[in-house]
Amino acid sequence: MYIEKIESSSDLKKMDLTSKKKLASEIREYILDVVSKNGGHLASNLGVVELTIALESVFDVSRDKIVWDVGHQCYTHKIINGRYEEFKTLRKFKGLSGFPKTSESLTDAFNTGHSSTSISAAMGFAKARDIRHKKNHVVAVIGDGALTGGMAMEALNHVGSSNTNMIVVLNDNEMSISKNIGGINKLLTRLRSKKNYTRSNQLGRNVVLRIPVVGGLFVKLVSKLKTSVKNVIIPGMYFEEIGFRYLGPVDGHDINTLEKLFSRAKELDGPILIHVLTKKGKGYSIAEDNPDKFHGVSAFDLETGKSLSQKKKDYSKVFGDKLVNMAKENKKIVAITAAMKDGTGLGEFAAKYPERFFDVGIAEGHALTFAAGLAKEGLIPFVSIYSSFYQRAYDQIIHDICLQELPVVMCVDRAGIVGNDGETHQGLYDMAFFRLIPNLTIMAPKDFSELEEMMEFAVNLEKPVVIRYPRGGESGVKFTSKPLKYGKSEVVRKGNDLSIIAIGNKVSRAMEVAELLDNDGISSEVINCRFLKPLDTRTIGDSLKKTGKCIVIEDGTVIGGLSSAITELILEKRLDVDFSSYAYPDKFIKHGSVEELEKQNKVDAKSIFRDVKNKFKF
Ligand SMILES: Cc1ncc(C[n+]2csc(CCOP(=O)(O)OP(=O)(O)O)c2C)c(N)n1
Repeated sequence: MYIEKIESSSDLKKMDLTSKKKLASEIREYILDVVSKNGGHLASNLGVVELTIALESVFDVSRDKIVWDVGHQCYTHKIINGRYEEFKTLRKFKGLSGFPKTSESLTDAFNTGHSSTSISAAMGFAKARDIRHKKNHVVAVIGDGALTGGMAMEALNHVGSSNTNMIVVLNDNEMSISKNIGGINKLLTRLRSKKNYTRSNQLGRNVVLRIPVVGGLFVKLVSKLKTSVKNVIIPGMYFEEIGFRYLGPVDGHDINTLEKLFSRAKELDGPILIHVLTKKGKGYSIAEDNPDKFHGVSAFDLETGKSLSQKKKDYSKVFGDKLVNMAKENKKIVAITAAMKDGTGLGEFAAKYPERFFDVGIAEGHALTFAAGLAKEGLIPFVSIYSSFYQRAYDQIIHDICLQELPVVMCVDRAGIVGNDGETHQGLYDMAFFRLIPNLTIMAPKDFSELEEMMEFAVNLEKPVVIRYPRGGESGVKFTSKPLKYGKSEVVRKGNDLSIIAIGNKVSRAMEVAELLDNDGISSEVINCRFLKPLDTRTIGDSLKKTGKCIVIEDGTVIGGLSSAITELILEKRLDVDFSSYAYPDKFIKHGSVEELEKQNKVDAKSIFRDVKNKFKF
């Protein structure tokens, strides 16, 4: 087995093509084995096995920089760079991260997780190299999906005009998570279909470039003559026109050809874009046939491809179903996603109302300003984006939506701790960063039916509004709810000794803690905030005055969210209250299961109960 012996990718340099092909199939089997047990990003990783081997055969990751965009396709890189054994702990608590981490290995050039950052970071590496008179190569590997992101376009614009030596490897598998969309995708489709022309053209060009000085002049002359012809044959040659030398497209599973092309690219000056065609899910037919379903998976049966966990109803599904129903009656409702149609539960909406559904690609900032325009013209946009990806659209929310008080409904999916994807994906900051924006109403439902009620409420509010809800389903605690009123919280349990203020799915946690305290004779009042903003200072203030003791439970960072709001209230009303907060500390929370991370951060019911008993005198 080659895979067991390889210590770092420098070992690839000693291997011949046959051994590398053998290594590729061993890596595939290993990825399938581990991901089928641990879950993870399967299809993208199966698609880049040969690409990674070829790249790391030609470039030297101990000095050259390879930046993987999004980073969800870094498994082969990790396996061949000192983490073969550790790979079994992929995405597990205290195990290997599913994304590149500079803290794990010096060969991980840059941390990623969010899309479309690689070209910018690579440009930084390249410029720093030039300023320091170093000689290393810099490569950004970006997918066709990630290329739709605004940052990638901004970076191409910068790099293309810079004459900087760096290489962009475009890993084109025609897929984002779902089928890739948009004008860039159309451009790539045209390039893909011009395979033969481009390949022979490019090879000829590279041979000529080997002839010093005259070669360069010759290429310039021929290029000039060819431009008009080329523009007819390959309309728009976008990359060349913005300043890149375009190589490809090339079969991304052919190690030999890839190596040749990368070696040539190493010799060329200026920005180079290498267009590589890969198959998402390559080598595992079930994933090849369903690349979207196998983009990110939980543990599954290798034989059948069936998930081992039972699919339960989750918040995204409730959101999607409710929106379909609401849109039936209300023709003003439109839905927007940024490349996460299925993840956000909008699949059915897209099928039923294609003219009112917009997948804008990985373009969160654009999604929000686009929504602002729709809202200004009287429509009611529901924009569903994961909490951590809303970070990309902050200025648009302030400047384009809230400043003009436009009625955009911002649905924040995967809010709170998400688990195995780790630091880059935890939705812990949205309450903090939304709360300081004027004109914004922020709600979080305690259960499915409250989510539905909040969606109805949001449509009629005619103001910018956020509804945040978590990954996964309900806790199982059953509530009887009172009707929703603007800015009003809901007392879900009456008590006299302690006020427990909670929001969203943490209202269930509050009820669990209240039960545990109740067994010890401590009577808790549980308040479901419903609104983080405006906060129901009257109901909460009255409870605090009554009990003199208060805890806050929230699925977010301790700074800036509900805990901060309640401490501000205590100070403002000059209340004499003992206070403790159960939220996530001011640090980045790594990967692990939600349960493990809750225990680690002492926000599970038992830890909160024990801490309350220690801290407060009843
Ligand atoms: C800012 C941001 N928005 C959304 C995502 C979710 N996301 C992860 S991978 C992905 C698709 C990436 O497609 P592509 O770059 O083509 O890579 P592939 O998986 O097809 O190899 C998306 C939308 C993200 N990581 N970052």
